[in-house]
Amino acid sequence: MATDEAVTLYGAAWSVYVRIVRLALAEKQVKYGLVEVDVFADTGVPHERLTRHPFGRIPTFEHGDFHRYETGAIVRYIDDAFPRCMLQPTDPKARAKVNQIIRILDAYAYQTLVWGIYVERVVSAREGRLANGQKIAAASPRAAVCLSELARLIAHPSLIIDAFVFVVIKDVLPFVLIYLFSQKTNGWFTPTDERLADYANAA
Ligand SMILES: N[C@@H](CCC(=O)N[C@@H](CS)C(=O)NCC(=O)O)C(=O)O
Repeated sequence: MATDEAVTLYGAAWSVYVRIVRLALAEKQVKYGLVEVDVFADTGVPHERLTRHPFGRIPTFEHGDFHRYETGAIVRYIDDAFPRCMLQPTDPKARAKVNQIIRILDAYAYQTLVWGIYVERVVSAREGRLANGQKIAAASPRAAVCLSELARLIAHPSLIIDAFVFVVIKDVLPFVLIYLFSQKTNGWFTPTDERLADYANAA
């Protein structure tokens, strides 16, 4: 496969999903261009963005004339298409665990931690509006499950040496730190789980 074709990533630098792809590209030492896309533009989703991603999300990815969206698919493509160390484990059980972590982040943690807690606790204050307590209360039980599950899965010693888990950890930590920061600044979060208490002390 030709790896000298142009690689372009469309998305916002602040996006956690865009950051996942950037981390994978950095691990593989692939040069790429980042085209900033304003995903929350007042004028709505630009038509051009919908042609790249019919669901109107970021990131989208191009390698030559190959186009793909959905972060998991993009990252696995990067892993398979570019040389250097493999980011995913080859052992089926370890690979399943990595995929489980990724799915937890996408299906449960993103919505709960970012939109349910972070946006309400941190972004609301920045924007000068009151936090929506009901939204936070509704998100909190699931947030605790997300964090303790991520802590449990990442703590597994045999996975720590794995390069892909390194990428995942680098990606998980911002979630965890954002969450703990938002809780700590509001005096809300009292970690009962030992592993979460360690994160809280480190935050
Ligand atoms: N499942 C998608 C999720 C991507 C996603 O939700 N990205 C956010 C930005 S971090 C987005 O595009 N939000 C725009 C919106 O919700 O309209 C993926 O894995 O790429």
